[in-house]
Amino acid sequence: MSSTKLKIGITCYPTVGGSGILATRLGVELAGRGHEVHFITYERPVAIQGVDHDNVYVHLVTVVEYPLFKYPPYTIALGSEMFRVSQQQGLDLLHVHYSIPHATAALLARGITGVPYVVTLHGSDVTILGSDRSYLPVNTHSVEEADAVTAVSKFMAEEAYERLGITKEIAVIPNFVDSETFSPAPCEVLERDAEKDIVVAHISNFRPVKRVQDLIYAINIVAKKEPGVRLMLVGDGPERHKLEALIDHLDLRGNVQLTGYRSDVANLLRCSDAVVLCSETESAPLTLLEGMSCGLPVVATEVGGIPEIVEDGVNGFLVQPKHPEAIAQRILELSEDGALRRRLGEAARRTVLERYTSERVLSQYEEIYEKVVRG
Ligand code: GMT
Repeated sequence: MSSTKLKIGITCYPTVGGSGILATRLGVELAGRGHEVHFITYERPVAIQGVDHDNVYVHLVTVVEYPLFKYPPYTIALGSEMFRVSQQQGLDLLHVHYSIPHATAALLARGITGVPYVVTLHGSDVTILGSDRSYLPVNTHSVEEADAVTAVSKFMAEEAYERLGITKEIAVIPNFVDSETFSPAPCEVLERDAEKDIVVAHISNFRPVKRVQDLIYAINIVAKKEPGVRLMLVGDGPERHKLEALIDHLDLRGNVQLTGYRSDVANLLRCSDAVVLCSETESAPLTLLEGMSCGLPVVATEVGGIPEIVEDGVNGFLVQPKHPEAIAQRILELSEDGALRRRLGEAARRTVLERYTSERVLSQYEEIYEKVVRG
């Protein structure tokens, strides 16, 4: 654990989304280690709504509306708030999650106050939006100028070198999970016959990149052999309406349950036999870490940073993207073989304890902070 206690400004997207959740968890954990954490965001981060933590403060960004604006300049408002908080609170550094537009705002704030900034690259800030010509030059410059850059997987770092043309060193610091909250325990929130039925969980923001429809098609295949199969779709997002239409079309209402957003995800996982993720790209999905931490095997697509977490046949299964038959086959194998489920699930829990706990990951961020602050 680091001995220097720092004042750290954290900026992220405060609403539901992996990067915001990770950044909020990081802030709370850092505060628990005695650092003073200041979230600078347009809303109180969802993961700490209604909860107070010692050493954690929230500063809200106000974007002034004006009839002249078609697009209110959020980056300027954020940069101004970063400047103000840095000065008033005497911040040692800013840590921004998701480079667009946070790294640019931090660069502006550093230009006025000299406060250094660390950027963590999470996903589409590199692969989709970040490398689009509308954002690329400024995004690249803002990342390249940072005092330190981290990425949540090797895949993400390689993408940043290639797509953004970053030349400075990018430290790979994996995402982490609270292995106590997400720990194996008996199911308490679902009535089920663990001997007979199989419950599969999928947790996401139902964006097109998640390809949830592939999982529904897979469940349709599985249901023909195992009519008791159940799929819990946890979360919400832009594809929900289409997914519900597909569930109706395939007559799967009895098998598929949409739960909406839930704050007790660990309880739902404890009532599941496997977590499935069929995304076409992912950098370092939290949902896999959460499932694995609860001792569940995962079935996930072999894309992006997923193979850095999932070892095929060891702690889960990797399948090719856009391939419902392959997902179905793996779910059926897990359904039919309790010993296989247990073996993969135990290995999954071990993977988390060895590599993805907050204790293991936090000190890697603290090391970066110390280097940045010492200059
Ligand atoms: O990049 C995105 O599209 C969204 C981003 C987010 O803010 O949720 O997700 C990314 O960051 C998460 C936290 O590190 C990772 O768990 C996700 O894998 C990653 N999403 C993608 O790469 C699509």
